[in-house]
Amino acid sequence: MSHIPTIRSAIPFEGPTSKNALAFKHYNPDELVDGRTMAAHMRFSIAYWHSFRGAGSDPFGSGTIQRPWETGTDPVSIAKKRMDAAFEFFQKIRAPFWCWHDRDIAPEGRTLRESNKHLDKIVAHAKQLQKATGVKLLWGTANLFSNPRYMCGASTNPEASVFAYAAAQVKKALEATLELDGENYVFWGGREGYETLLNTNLKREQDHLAAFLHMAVDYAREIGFQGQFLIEPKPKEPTRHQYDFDVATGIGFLRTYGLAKHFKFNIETNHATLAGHSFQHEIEVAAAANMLGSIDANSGDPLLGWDTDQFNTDIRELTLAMLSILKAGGLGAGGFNFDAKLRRPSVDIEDLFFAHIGGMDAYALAFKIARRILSDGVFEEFVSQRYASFDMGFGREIEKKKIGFRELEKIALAAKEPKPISGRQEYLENLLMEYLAPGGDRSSGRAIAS
Ligand code: XUL
Ligand code: CO
Repeated sequence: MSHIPTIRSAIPFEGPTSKNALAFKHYNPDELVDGRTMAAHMRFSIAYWHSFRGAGSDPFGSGTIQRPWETGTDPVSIAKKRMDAAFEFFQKIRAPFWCWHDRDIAPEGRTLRESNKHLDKIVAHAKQLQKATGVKLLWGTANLFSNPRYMCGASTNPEASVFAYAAAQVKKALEATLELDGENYVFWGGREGYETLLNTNLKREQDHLAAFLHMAVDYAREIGFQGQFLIEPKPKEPTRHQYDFDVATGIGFLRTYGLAKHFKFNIETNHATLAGHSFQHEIEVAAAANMLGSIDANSGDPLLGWDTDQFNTDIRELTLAMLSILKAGGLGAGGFNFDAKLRRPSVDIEDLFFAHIGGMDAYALAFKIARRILSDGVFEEFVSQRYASFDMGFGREIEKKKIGFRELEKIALAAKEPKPISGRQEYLENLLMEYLAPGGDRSSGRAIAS
């Protein structure tokens, strides 16, 4: 039985000249690029919480979106029906992966024991659906932020019994992720932070967060989970200050507590901008530490200061991000997870298709443009020229740590004032525009203006 009868079959690829709003223009899942399909390069994933649990509510009003499968009285039966609809969507939108929180897929019970039972039933159902459709789990996670018990944090809660509850919940979510062959497991610490330092012992809370992560790693290895652990940084919202503020803060935290070898980062565009960074900046910081794991693909709104989780069709931003991702060697076991939601008035099921078609097309187009830029190599050539003085002479000795202040002082005293060398930013931005322009295939090998 179809839950989405108005979209009869899978979204076709029709190419850039197509005028069909329900067709891909740039994302052809079957296209081979370097011997791998675009589906394998992009590893797109659907976020269950937004697409199947979000109904358009905001702080000023209740949900606007009504789905036909949300009927019945038994919450577990509704959860199964909803999941059938979700897998129909995954197939029709041609997404090879999905992601969940434990409480998105299975209803919370009156007790932890009952919640676990619900989750077992739903995970068994999901396992069948994954087998029948070939859709795989990119990552699982536990919701440690919605229930009032977590109002002061989960692993950073001042009350040890809440820490224990959160540990039990993550234990179960790890088992569910393993059961569904999840390739990653995510920690997003939405309430792991503080509202005021007047009531908070920051050091103890950070120690507790680290202890929690160590326990998770130990337990996962014990049960045979081989997937990648990911931290998803966010500076604030819902909590005023969150400990995983941004990637750089996360790296410092993981290294301080001996956790760095177990974790990489799940970078979300809207979280980067909330932290006052660009999306590309966060990717570069993670890549520089060899800790780029996965992407939560979305966008904020430049006029609003909160996490609006919109679908991203900004080709410039995505091309820059893709450049950094491709230079880092790709995402490996990660993928592009659409942690994005429909706007409140986008109430039709077709809107869910338009949203994901746009998101996938935008990323696929950015991937192709970034590949062209990298194969021409003009920006890379410019950057390597810019640092050429460190490839020779005393510059090289600085990098090799073979020289100190005394020798450098002698060099500086003997030399003339360093000559200013242009950074050529405007020139480079124009060059980028040539690649972004429709049909922007610039002839390769053009000399860089010097
Ligand atoms: C919240 C957010 C989460 C995480 C998973 O801003 O991004 O949905 O991705 O907990
Ligand atoms: Co996210």
